Amino acid sequence: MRREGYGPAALGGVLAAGVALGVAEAAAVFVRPEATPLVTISGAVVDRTPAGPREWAIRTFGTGDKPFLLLCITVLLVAFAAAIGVLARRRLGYGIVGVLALGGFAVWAAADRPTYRGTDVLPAVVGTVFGILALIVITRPELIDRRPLARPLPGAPGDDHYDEIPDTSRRTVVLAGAALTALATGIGGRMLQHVRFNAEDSRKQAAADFPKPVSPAPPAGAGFTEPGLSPYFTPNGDFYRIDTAFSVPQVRAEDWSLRIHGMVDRDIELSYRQLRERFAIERDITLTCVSNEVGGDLVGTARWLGTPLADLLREAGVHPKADQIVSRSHDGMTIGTPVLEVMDGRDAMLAYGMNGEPLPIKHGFPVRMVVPGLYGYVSACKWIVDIEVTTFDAFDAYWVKGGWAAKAPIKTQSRIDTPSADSSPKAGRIPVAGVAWAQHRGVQAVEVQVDNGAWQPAELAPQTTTDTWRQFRWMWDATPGRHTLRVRATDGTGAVQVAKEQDVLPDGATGFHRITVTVD
Ligand SMILES: Nc1nc2c(c(=O)[nH]1)N[C@H]1C(S)=C(S)[C@@H](COP(=O)(O)O)O[C@H]1N2
Ligand SMILES: [Mo]
Repeated sequence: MRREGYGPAALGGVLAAGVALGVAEAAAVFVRPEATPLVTISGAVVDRTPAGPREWAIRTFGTGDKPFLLLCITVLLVAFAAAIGVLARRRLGYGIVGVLALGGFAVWAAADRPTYRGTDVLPAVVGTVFGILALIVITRPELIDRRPLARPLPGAPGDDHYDEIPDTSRRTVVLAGAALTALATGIGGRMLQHVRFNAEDSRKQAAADFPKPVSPAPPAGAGFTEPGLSPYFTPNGDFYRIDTAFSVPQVRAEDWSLRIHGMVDRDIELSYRQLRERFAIERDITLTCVSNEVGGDLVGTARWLGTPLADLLREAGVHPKADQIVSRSHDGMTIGTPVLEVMDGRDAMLAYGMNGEPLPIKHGFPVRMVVPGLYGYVSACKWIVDIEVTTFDAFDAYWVKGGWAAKAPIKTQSRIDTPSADSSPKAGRIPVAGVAWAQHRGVQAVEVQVDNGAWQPAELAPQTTTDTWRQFRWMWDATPGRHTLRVRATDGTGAVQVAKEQDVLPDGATGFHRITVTVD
């Protein structure tokens, strides 16, 4: 029997896998978007990636870490699928075993998710069945097209048959059909998932009757407006985003509820309406990611609207031995926060508003937690649905299992925004400006150093709360040549920012932000 070359065989395998993934997307329309193999496999991989490589990905690709991981997974899938195609060319049964292995892996990944529900395996199962059918048809097109392959030898039986469909064109038709099926089911499935599962209309509804705070935030003082300097409030569209969610959780406010349980006297269950009817506070708080490197941009300030968490916990009655509250999100994230910090009088809150609108879906709609002074991974649970009062001994939250510290107050940091690194400003008087943060301790002083000169005190924008960053500005008489600028802050307790350079793992980076400029 004549065999096709490796190239077409590999392409056949890839297209069969494409059909499997596409059909799985279509099947997920009847289950939920979180159940498609691409999402479950990515999630399983993220959960098993040690902190080191994960940090490298966040550092190198920033918010693009997820597209990068998806790309890696896609490349691996394509390679595996190509191998399946080549195996199927040797013997169809080998190829089928390959598709089953891939499908089995997808089923395992679906069942491995922390929020697993029985029906989540359906897209993987249905996709596998269609992947096998596609592989059979691609490898043996004659099964569906029974016309003879080639003109029979003169005198042989069937002499009267004429081959109108040459071998190659029949193959091309089958491959094109597989490609079209993969694209149509994949793209169509994604679009229908979005139509069926999205929280946008619920968010619009929440915006229509947006509550007013009973306790408004003090008016923010006039800040500096140097070009290039971060504004005091970070617009929602520019706010950094860090989470493990491959498919942004779509939680409708009307379907949402929060349960508080564990080491408490009485459980509490709240609907979105009940939460918004509670005492509403509005607070300006700067959020910071522990993965933010010195000089990085995983930090932002928003005006949050929500209800105090401590009041709710007091109503539940926290047992004296409990020292950790574990928040769980709709997508299975767990975040552990010390009871002490939540109850010590700071504005720990369950927030439903961000900069005057309902939380954006990416930032946790309908409700998230915000605790001033703690890194996001130990406090800022988005899409929160459950709070369990427990102890640090009894439970390690998600990031702690990955090697991060269980307790992580935000370290004092400062960043030069302007001039930008490696720029070439003109000689003369130019502003050196940026932001400094030491949430809940406040920033008392910021100093700038040029080359190895004396530390110069910078001007500070007025501060109405210790929970936000503070803009600083220092006027520099810049002389031509290459110069290094450094910045350091002093927090409200009088402690100077730590000079020693430390990496973000396990509890946040230290060191002074330093930039080099060449003055013309
Ligand atoms: N559900 C969920 N909440 C989460 C995370 C996550 O991965 N999943 N990441 C945390 C981390 S590490 C940070 S820094 C903040 C970031 O919040 P933002 O994306 O709104 O800026 O969310 C926190 N809350
Ligand atoms: Mo983070």
